[in-house]
Amino acid sequence: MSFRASVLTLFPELFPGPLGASLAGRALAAGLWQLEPVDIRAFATDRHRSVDDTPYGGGAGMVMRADVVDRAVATVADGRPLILLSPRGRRLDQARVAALARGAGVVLLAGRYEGIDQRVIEARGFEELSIGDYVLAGGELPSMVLLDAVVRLLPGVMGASASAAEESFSDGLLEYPHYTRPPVWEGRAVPAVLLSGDHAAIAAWRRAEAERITRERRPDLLAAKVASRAGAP
Ligand code: 9D3
Repeated sequence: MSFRASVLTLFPELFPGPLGASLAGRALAAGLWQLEPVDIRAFATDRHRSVDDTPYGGGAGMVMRADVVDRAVATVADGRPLILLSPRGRRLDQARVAALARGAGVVLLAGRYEGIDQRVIEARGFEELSIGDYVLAGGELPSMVLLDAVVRLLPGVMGASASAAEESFSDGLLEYPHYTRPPVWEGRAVPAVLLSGDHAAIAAWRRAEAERITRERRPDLLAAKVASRAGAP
C-alpha cells in the first residue's frame, strides 16, 4: 500500500544507487516506499535480445522498439501515472513532484539511444518530463532525481519540523543565507542581527535577504509570485 515506483530501464543495476542512501534509503528500508527496477531487455524475444532498431526515415542513432517497451510496461501498468523521462518533456517542477507524492506511485520509463518509438508513447499515454535543459546519456539519473524529490514528501519521510519549514518555504522565494559557529571565521563575522535574540528582527532580515537573493538570481520566480497572488503576503 506504500508508494510504488517501477522503473523501466536497460540498466536496472544502477538502482537503487543514491536512492539507497540517506533519507530516501532509510524510507525505503522502513517500507515507506517501494522501488522496482524492470529490465526492459528481459522483454526482447529474438536471439540477440534486441531492444532497439534503426530509425525509419534514416538518421543517426537507434530507436527503442515499441513492442519490447510495451511488453515491459504491461507487466507493471496498474493505473499509476506513466512517465517518460525525456529531454523534450515539460520541465519537472515542485508542483508536479508534490502531486505525484500524493498518488499511489509512478511507472517511470528511462530511455536510452536517440529515443523511443512514438507509437508506444501515444498508445500508453506517457507524460514526458525533462529535468532541465542539458543533455544526459539516458533517463536513469532523471528517474532518480524525480524519485528523490517525490520520496522526501511522502508521509513519514521527513520529520514534522522539516515538513513545516518546507511549507513556509513554498512561498516561492529562494532561501536566506545560513550561519553556524564559529561567530567569526577567517575574518568574516556572522550578521549581528542573528546573534541579537530579537526574533522579529531576525525574521524581517531573513525575509529581506530571501527577496534580495531571489531578485538577483531568479527574477522569474518573483514574477511568477506576483502573477499568482491575489492579495496574499
Ligand atoms: C540529438 C537529439 N538528442 C536530444 C537532445 C537526443 C537525445 C539526447 C539525450 C535523446 C536522449 C538523451 C538522453 N536523455 C534523457 O533521456 C533525458 C534527459 C536529458 O538528457 N536532459 C534532461 N532531462 C532528461 S530526462 C531524460
